[in-house]
Amino acid sequence: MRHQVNYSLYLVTDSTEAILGSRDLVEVVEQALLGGVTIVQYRDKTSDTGILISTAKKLHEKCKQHNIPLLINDRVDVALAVGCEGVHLGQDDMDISEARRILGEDKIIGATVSSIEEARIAVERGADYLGIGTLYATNTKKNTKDIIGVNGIRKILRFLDTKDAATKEVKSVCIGGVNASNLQRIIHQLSAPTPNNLNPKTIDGVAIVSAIIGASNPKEASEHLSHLLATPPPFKASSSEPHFWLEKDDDEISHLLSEAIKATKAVREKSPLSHNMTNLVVQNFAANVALSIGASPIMANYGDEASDLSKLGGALVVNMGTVTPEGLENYKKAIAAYNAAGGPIVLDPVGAGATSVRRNALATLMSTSYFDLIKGNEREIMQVARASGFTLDDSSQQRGVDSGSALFALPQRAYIVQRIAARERNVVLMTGATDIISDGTRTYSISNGHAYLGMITGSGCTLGTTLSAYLAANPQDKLYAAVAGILHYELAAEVAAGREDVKGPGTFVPAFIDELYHCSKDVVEGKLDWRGAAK
Ligand code: 3NM
Ligand code: MG
Repeated sequence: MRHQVNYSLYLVTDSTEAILGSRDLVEVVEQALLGGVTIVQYRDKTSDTGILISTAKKLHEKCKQHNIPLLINDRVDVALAVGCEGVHLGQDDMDISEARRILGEDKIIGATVSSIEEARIAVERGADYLGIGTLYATNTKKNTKDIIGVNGIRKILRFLDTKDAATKEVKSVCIGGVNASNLQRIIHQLSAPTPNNLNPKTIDGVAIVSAIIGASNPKEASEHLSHLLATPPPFKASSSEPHFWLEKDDDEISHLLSEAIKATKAVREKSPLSHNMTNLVVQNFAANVALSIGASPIMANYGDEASDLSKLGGALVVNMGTVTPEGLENYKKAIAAYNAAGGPIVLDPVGAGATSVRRNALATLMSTSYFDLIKGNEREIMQVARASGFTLDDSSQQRGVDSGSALFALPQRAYIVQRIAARERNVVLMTGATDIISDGTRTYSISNGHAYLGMITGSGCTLGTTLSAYLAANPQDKLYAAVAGILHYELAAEVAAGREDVKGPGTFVPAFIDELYHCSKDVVEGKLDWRGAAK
């Protein structure tokens, strides 16, 4: 029993006039059992021991009929007298190890915790699950210690996830102010992927008092709550949604997303010039990508053309994919023209670490020019860091121009990206399974995209093209503009990869071009936002 508990809809009882009213607790709990609660805690802070035991016995009968465990709040003696499945202990109640010694190995023991330290101790002493709270202020329990919100719950879960096997395995529910209007959002927010972990530890259930016990129809209320638990929330993307990791709150993510929608519309409205000085391999693909997102591409590798082109309100992409001495001179002319005209420049230092020619070319360009955005995979950005004057203690030399696997852990990558951006006063994007982007103060990571992007040529280069159009159309905030471009690009890739007619990297390419087009069309027409949810 102890190890196979379903904590998902955890009912905590209350016998007060304010919540139970004049109804009979046993009848109300029976209704809740019929409605689908999965575990019951009998919590009664005032009744005498005789009443506690007789009520607990009746509750236990009902729970047994539904094969649902019954726990007793605080009173180990009552649990023993009744022979029910366990206890729930608050911070001021009997010590968990003591209770375990008395109750034995088969009983369920839960603990109320509201901090990392309390959680650590409770697990160490053998708690099976944690009741983490107080999530939101509630009328049901006035003397709660701390209102910790979703962020406080998340911090405790993160701690549990990283410590050791025992903390990883402990179950948890959150408590305080949970009801039908907030349940799905709480679960959704708590299970958001992080860059290190696409499936982070999340709660195993929600503990509820008044939204069931105080409901006019406790059976219907429980049915509705368990239905909500079993259904994806309406705001969750059916196909894909942005995965941000940031030490930021949900308001900032919402703001970022609404800015991203505006930025996408601006690209279609302004149809900015995307002037590509790019390698031979991707010219055609880059032009198609630019067209499909609503930009106006020109492939012009001759530097003397740039003084005219730079006056057209567009942006320049310098992609060093096939650098030559002549090419380098052309880049310099074009960069000077755009720097003078104020047009944004995206630098894509393809294979920057691969040869001394490329390393020198990058160092020359970076010492003489301003790039609004520098994008590259991890190895390329590490080379950018060196060109920007950082000393890195890895000695790995880049082999090909492909991305390869990560050299540095994510926090280190984020730190490096942020430091380069701060030093260069621009935006730096390190692409990968998790993209990291920073303007030196704001650092975000985005884990969208699809593995097919890594199996076709030019996906990095054409992201550069996409970003150039976004910067040109959205000069007011380059970081937001770039985030919008990444979302557009990577969510379109997810949609394309999920299409039935896409069988692999080959069929993915045309589907991707389609979806780049459709995704932003749909955004402009108000049918889609970057949460991926069709309105
Ligand atoms: N314990 P409702 S909050 C019993 O924070 C209890 O430990 C809490 O009631 C804690 O679902 C709480 O009606 C009451 O908000 C939760
Ligand atoms: Mg207690």
